Amino acid sequence: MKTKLESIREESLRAIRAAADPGALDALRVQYLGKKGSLSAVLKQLGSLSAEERPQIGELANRIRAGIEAALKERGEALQSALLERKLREEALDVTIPGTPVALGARHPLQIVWDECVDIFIGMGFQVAEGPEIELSEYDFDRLNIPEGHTVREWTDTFYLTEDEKVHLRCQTSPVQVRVMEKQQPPIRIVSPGRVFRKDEIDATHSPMFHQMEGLVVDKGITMGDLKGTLNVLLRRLYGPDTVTRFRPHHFPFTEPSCEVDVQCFECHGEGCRVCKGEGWIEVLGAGMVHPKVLAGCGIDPEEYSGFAFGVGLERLAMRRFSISDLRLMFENDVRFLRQFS
Ligand code: 2NM
Repeated sequence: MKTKLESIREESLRAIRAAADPGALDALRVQYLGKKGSLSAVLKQLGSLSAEERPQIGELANRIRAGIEAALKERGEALQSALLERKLREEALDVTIPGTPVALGARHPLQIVWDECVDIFIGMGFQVAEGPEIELSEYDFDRLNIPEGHTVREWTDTFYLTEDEKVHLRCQTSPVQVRVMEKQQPPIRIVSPGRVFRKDEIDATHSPMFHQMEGLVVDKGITMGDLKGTLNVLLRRLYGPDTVTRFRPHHFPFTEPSCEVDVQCFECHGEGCRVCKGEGWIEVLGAGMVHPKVLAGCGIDPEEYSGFAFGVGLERLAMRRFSISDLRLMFENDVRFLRQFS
């Protein structure tokens, strides 16, 4: 019985040292130490021994059990740390290797002023409204109180798409405001940025396609004071808190009264210089109180509500902002130009 135990010891320790993974080790534990294991099988025969032999063999069996347990523990730990080692090696990540460079683009200068204006108006509670670039003359002209025979209705000014003059590329984003007014009762506070089209010859300051941002506020008791306050906020945010503005009477068919808005020349502070062409002022906006006929035509009662509207050209804003001398640079998409705005 003693030799049987000794051979269990030798065989088990050899097997344990050779075990390749934790699963195999578990199987060996069951094989040698389990209830139906080889050590238990020997111990079951303990009763057949003499009273003299029994404690000796019992003691030997306990030592062998302890030895096997120790070997299992040791091999288990060795396997675990080998596993960890291997994982660390295989999953090693060199965080010092430089990353793959990502070529970052830049926002187009027009997009920069567009976003800036939108942000300023969102801050004042406006929403952004957009609409079609191909427009019905009904929305771009008739509903805006632009009379028959007005120059903008001529084929030399407008890109008509149909012979009957009913469809054209919009000349302004005002039709977007008309579409909002006919769907929604006041209060209305919107800005509509977008592309507009006019048959202008291309030069450093003109393009047959350009961008505009118009705004519209309609509510009870809106006055010229709201117009001035709102546009002063816009211009001071764009050009700095000390910007001086001037509101000059003007005429638009869709507003009454109407005005043009100038900012005092930032270069000469009103003295007159090259930048302002000797004027001392630079024109930046058109605006006015929405004509009662326009409101009524959209189903808004002009006796109950009043409103103001304005329009600003985004190319001219960007040109002043970034000292761009030629508007065409903004449409040529030369990356050497565009990169300067990153
Ligand atoms: C301008 C100048 C003045 C304008 C008017 C409207 C509408 F739809 F409410 F009648 N929208 N935009 C307006 C007024 C636009 O651009 C220079």
